[in-house]
Amino acid sequence: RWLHWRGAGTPDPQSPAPDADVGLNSLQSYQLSYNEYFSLMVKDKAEGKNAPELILEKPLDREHQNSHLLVLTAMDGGDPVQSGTIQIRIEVTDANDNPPVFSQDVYKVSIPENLPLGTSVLKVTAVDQDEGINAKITYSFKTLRDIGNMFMLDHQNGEIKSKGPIDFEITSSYTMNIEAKDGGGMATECKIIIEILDENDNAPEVIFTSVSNSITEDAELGMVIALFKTLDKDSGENGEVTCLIKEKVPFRIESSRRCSPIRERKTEILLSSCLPCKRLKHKAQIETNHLRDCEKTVGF
Ligand SMILES: [Ca+2]
Ligand SMILES: [Ca+2]
Ligand SMILES: [Ca+2]
Ligand SMILES: [Ca+2]
Repeated sequence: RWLHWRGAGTPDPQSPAPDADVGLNSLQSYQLSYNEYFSLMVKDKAEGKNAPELILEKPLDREHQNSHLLVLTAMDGGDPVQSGTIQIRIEVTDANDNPPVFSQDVYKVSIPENLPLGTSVLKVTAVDQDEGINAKITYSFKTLRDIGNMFMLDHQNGEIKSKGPIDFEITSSYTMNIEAKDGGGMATECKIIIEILDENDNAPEVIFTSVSNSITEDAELGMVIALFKTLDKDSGENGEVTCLIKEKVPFRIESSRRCSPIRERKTEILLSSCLPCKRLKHKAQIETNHLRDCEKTVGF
């Protein structure tokens, strides 16, 4: 025979072990198969009948063992001893005693700037050892501010996608917290660091600060003819600018070191050889040779 018992309360209310005999030959004792979680307590009832009660000895953990099978034996005092057994299956229902756990405490990823909108950036994953609604996880941003404008989060599967224009020159990294919450209200947070990598998306600018309108023919070599500065908003090699004069003119360019973090380079155009007396006007074009794909030509 089977007795199923789920949760609190008393099992089958029928008399547990009817025995038609009387005296010693009637029901005398009960025995429970060994189980670390349950023990048996037999209470004397007023009518002289023994009533066995199942006592919980240590906390149950559904995540460790979701059912327990016990065998209860009832014995009389006769000779030979007569006995009857019943099997008791105890199913442990889930309590929400586990919070979701992320696969990592900190997720770090590097992505290039100007990523097309809707590109997958990262997927976070949390698991919950409970079952059913107690293990149903939804994800949400905990740090909002501008994060919600730049990235979107799939609340069901934890995938983060680009949503706004990601510009290294405006923000070079984002840090945010994501929460995983189960259906029972237990929650955990993880940290996300998204590092933005620079792309060469800015052409150099050339800005003249002063230009001599006229130079006398006996001007000294090395005289400063014009002053200008170059500016490139990108970083590293993407922001390096070199200048050259395209025409064959009696001028040369001398650049100062690039001054970070202003990303400017001050440049002078100097007189490099004697001016031919017949020539009245000189035109020069400055080409900024960019390391990759940008170039700019300025005339003066
Ligand atoms: Ca849970
Ligand atoms: Ca549980
Ligand atoms: Ca850039
Ligand atoms: Ca650039």
